[in-house]
Amino acid sequence: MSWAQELESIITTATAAIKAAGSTSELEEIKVEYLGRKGALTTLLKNVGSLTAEERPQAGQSANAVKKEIEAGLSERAAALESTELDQQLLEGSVDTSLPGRRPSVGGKHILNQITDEILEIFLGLGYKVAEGPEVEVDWYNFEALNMPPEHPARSLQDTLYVGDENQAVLRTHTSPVQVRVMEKERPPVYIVAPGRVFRRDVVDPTHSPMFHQIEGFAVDKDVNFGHLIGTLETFIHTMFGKDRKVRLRPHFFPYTEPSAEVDVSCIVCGGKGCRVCSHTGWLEILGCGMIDPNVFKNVDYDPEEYSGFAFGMGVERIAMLKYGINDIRLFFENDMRFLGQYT
Ligand code: 2NM
Repeated sequence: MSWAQELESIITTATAAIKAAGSTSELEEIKVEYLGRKGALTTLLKNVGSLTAEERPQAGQSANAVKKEIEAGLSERAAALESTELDQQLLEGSVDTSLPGRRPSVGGKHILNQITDEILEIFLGLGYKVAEGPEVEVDWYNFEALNMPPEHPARSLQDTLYVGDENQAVLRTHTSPVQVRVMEKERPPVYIVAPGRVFRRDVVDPTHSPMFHQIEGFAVDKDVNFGHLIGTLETFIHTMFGKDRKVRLRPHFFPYTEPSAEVDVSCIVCGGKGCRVCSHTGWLEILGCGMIDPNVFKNVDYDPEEYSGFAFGMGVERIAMLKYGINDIRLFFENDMRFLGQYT
């Protein structure tokens, strides 16, 4: 092929390639293929030396014209492709402005924390203070100081979760150790409520969990008597469950109180007529209580001749279950928003 024929072939194939290009990146490749440092036209221009001296000026002019033509073709096609590519991008990334907006989900207080706060608020109103303590306890605070000697059934391996193997530390089985810690530090009068997690070696079923929550309270002062205990609990129950609720006490036993009682409230579902929730008795058991045993006072260096006091305790899950008719304690701990979201 002569030099002129090669130039003719370049303009023909380049024009066809530009016309066929489907994208700006393809155009970029074509540009390199013909006009780049090792491109077809550049190579041909380097070969003008093979022509005669008379042919060279004319050849140079033709080659430059071809270069301009290819460049013009490239930029014209590029402009066309860029505008269709932009259309395409706009189409793919399009926004449907008629869709409803996405609301950020707002957190809420866990149902157990709501009940806990509600209960604490009532006692704060009666002049009590809130105290907290460690969840890992030593034997003295969890058992011994509370008049529970080593042989006491509540200390059996069945109920207590031990930390380590030396039996030196336990997961507290109730929040009473908080009360003991307060009594060791402070002199009467003391009016305290202690909320928190407690742990027991239970088999998991609809009403048992190895971790649950308690609120215990106690009052120690001069001349505190059983009437004060009843009045306090009635006030609490009427505020929490309503003025019409009846309250009854049944004798019971706790190692740290004497006398002790369990407290029932007339069923908050049926009002006392009898239903499934109250097992057709009309009553729901919600509290344990009693007058603090003199042995407990001696253990914390309070003089039982000078001071007396009462104490009570309740399970937060149990109260939430009765209040909302929840039949499985595991629901509180599964973090299923379909459940928890109903209470926020
Ligand atoms: C209960 C029932 C009865 C109780 C006793 C004490 C302490 F430390 F003052 F002796 N704290 N809590 C107590 C008494 C707890 O829960 C069912």
